[in-house]
Amino acid sequence: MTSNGDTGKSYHLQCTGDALHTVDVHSAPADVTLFGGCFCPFVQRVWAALEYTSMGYQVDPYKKPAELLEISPKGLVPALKFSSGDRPRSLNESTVILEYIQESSLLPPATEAYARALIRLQADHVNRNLVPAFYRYLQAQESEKQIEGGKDFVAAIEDLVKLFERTYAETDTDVGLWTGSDKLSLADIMAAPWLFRATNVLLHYRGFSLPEGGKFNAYITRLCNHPAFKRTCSTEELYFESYERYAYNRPNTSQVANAINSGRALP
Ligand SMILES: N[C@@H](CCC(=O)N[C@@H](CS)C(=O)NCC(=O)O)C(=O)O
Repeated sequence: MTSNGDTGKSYHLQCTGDALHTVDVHSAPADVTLFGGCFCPFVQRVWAALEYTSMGYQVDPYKKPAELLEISPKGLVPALKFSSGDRPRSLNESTVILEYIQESSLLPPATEAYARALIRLQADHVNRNLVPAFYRYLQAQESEKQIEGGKDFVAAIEDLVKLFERTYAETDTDVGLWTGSDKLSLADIMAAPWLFRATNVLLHYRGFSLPEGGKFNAYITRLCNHPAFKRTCSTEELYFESYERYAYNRPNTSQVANAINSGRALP
């Protein structure tokens, strides 16, 4: 499938493929509810982390209920709502939720403070550079800007790889897929949704190929096929269609797209 111009498609309201199956498995009421959206990469981070911990939860990936605004003031997903206890409890912001549900298994033990800090440095780089570079590239319309966007996105990936290598060289930690283990790190799970979308959405709309290199390719394969992540993936068509509005930079596509267009920090 290649891109044939803006056909006016909007984002999907229902997951497909593996993700749809996971929705079915997690449709019964539980103490924790994840409010999400099918195509949303920020949601996918949290969703994959919930799958990774095997924690009980219900997922609502289809609609944005009115109560979402009480939980997440900007109306952004993901958000978590807790049903147990006497007081209302909830969390928003994917990075904060990730730390809440996963800190103990996505970071080395507290005794390895330096290794933990290096993984946080990787995660910080993902949020500050890799994620915005993805959207700048996808939303760029003129070919010059697209070429620049592609270069910046590759540079952000290369800098992430340098941080992975640095962590590997300076610590003995085996947390993180880069070192060959099957344990996801905080940084792996932060980056996974955008690296995955680079293999389908960016390929489809920008003809993009990820940098070559045996170790890097093996990392991407392990990441995209990690069972916890894979269980949250829909089929490629869902992403192609959901991202059409970003790829043609339609006005008011989302708060993220607006921030990129106006040069502001992401919401
Ligand atoms: N900083 C937020 C960003 C979340 C976000 O932008 N979510 C998007 C979906 S991918 C959203 O809810 N957009 C609604 C909108 O733009 O109105 C996080 O990390 O949780």
